[in-house]
Amino acid sequence: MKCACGNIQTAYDLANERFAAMGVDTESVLAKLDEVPISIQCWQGDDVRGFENPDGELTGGIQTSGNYPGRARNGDQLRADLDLAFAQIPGRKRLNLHAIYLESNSQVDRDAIEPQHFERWVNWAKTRDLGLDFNPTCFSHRLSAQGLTLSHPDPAVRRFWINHCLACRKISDYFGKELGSPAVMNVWIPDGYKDQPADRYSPRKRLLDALDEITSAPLGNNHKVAVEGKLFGIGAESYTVGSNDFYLAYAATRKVLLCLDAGHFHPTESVADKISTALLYLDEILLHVSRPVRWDSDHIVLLDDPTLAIARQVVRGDALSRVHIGLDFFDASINRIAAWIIGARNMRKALLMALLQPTETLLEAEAKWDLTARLALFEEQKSLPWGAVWEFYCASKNMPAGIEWLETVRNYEKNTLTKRDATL
Ligand code: RNT
Ligand code: ZN
Repeated sequence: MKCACGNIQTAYDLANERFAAMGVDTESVLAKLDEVPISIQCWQGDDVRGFENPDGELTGGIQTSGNYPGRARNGDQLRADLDLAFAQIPGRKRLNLHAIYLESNSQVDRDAIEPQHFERWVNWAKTRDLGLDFNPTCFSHRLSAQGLTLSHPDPAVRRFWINHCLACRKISDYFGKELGSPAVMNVWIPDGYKDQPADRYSPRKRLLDALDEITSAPLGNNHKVAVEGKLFGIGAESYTVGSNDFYLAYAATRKVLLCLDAGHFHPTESVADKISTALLYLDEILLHVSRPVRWDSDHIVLLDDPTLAIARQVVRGDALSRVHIGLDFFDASINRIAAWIIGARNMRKALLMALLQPTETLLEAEAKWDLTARLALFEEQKSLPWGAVWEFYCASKNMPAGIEWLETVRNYEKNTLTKRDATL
């Protein structure tokens, strides 16, 4: 491979030799890296508000903090922002939509949404060769205001959310069919109690039954259902109906995907370590790569140890084809497009670093019980010139190799984003 950029090419050629000496072929690593899809969350672009009522407040279990100017208020704005972000993020991408990002001329309640309300997203995705993923939106609604949805004791409330999830499965199947790549539909509900419940069993039983109705309906083979647990949420500090235990057992027995959100566990738990266990019992899983900080589970993904550990587990376990990588963060305190770019580039960088590991040598050392070599290899690879490989990869794909993307985002902010608030 060649790129038309002298210094980057020279640094890459040297790096290439260093990795070759470790038994790693950078050319095949880059070919593989480029094809790993990262599903990018649309909701970073507008603080999870959606288009039902874009100036309304969020209610129920999910909250974005910050008030940076210029958030997208409609589909055209959000798509324009995504186009700009995607042009700075190398590699295969998907877009992850939520039900509240429907486009309709009239008010449509959540249990009545249909594929036609997402036609514009599908057309946009088609022209960009993107896959689409989907999520029911079981929050920010009058029927989620009490903090329970699929586990609500009132059968009418439960029915509404079951119908919503069934409608979402039809839309997901339409995405998969239209775009020739199965959509992953992830169910996350905010259900829980701020204070100690008297009965921890019944809400879980109701959730189990509701999910069974949702997942067992024969609604096509062009989508896959995932379920996402959580430790606690805002206003659900004492009890979360859909805990990780609940969903791990659910996914294993019902043959659906488990979603592991990196922000949804105790701070000292390793999410990376859960991947190998989940893959013993499940064919496929979904990741929500995120970053927990104290009470928040949704800070922008960094190139930090937990993210690297996740990427290394997936790569070393040869599980790239069984693990769907999605991002899940939303930060309104900095430029939202920059947030997408930083988080998604970091995920791709983590995958690159993982693919550049001398996996076979590591496995051999372990098999020979040469634990000294194993640790030495782990540590030495940290300072190998992976950055030169990254810059070369970006440049060869006509993507910004370094922070020059920031200037592009700044110009867009000046010319487009700041004008949005003024026209309100
Ligand atoms: C919330 C979950 C969930 C949401 C999205 C918006 O804690 O992580 O995945 O972030 O559905
Ligand atoms: Zn999540």
